[in-house]
Amino acid sequence: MLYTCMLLTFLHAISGYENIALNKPTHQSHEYIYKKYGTAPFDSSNAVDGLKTDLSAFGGQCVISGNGYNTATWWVNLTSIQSIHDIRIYYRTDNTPWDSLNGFATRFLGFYVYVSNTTNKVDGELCFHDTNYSRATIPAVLDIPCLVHGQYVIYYNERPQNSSYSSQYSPDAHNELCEVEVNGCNKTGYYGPTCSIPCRRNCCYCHIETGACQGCKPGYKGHNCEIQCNGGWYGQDCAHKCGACFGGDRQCHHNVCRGHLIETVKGIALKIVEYLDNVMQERGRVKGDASPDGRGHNVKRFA
Ligand SMILES: [Ca+2]
Repeated sequence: MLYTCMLLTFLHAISGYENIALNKPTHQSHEYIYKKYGTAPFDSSNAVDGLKTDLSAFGGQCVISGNGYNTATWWVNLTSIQSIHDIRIYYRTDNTPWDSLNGFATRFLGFYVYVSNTTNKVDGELCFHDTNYSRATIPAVLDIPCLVHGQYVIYYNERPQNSSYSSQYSPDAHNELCEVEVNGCNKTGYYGPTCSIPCRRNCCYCHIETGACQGCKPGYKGHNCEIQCNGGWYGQDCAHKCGACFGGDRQCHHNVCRGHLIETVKGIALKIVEYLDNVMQERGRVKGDASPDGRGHNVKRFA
């Protein structure tokens, strides 16, 4: 782990990766309530405020969750799907030596980190699950390689009742995060150490280091998204069957169902005509209406 930390520190020094979680929207499931302070000193946003000099509960720089819960969830919304390189977590130490006697290590153990496009971790990808650390070995500042793309970074921990968790683990689940730094590219469609190399033309996203496609734009498939949809299929992931919009089985446009699009536009136009017609009729009635049929039908209708 020491080698990993040194390597990541070196890569940050030479790369253009930046903390894309800084000051982004956050949430936690069970915020700690302390009557003297209310909830503000323990707010979920404390994990992305850029402050990590005071790692105590009342320093106002850490997220603190309530006692007595079996699960603890915190997430940050990157506000769009972003390419991530790694995640650094600063855990609560209470500014005391971080060793096997520090009780907060028992709360850190066993945590999960997911990256998802929704607030539901099940929809996402598991970047890390601690199954090997002990209270003597888990670092208070932990670097996690996580080369994926997604919108939400979700920290999760659990202490199910009647489980066989190690005696080193705390009885309750907590998320006492003093800072969570998500390092990656702040713009989509680019990769490389300075986030300056465009992904391949038809890739939605690509691997932040290698540029390998990680999802195609609608209408394309293949390892490098170089193949247009064919065989009677079109759209995102070439998952839509041609035929419904043309009344036949011949290959449609690889990207959109044009027949369907035309029908949709025609439908909207007819709705507008109907609306204007009703408006003119109403005006005719309000003005005492001198139109021949008494309903204001001087308006030329569309054929
Ligand atoms: Ca902080």
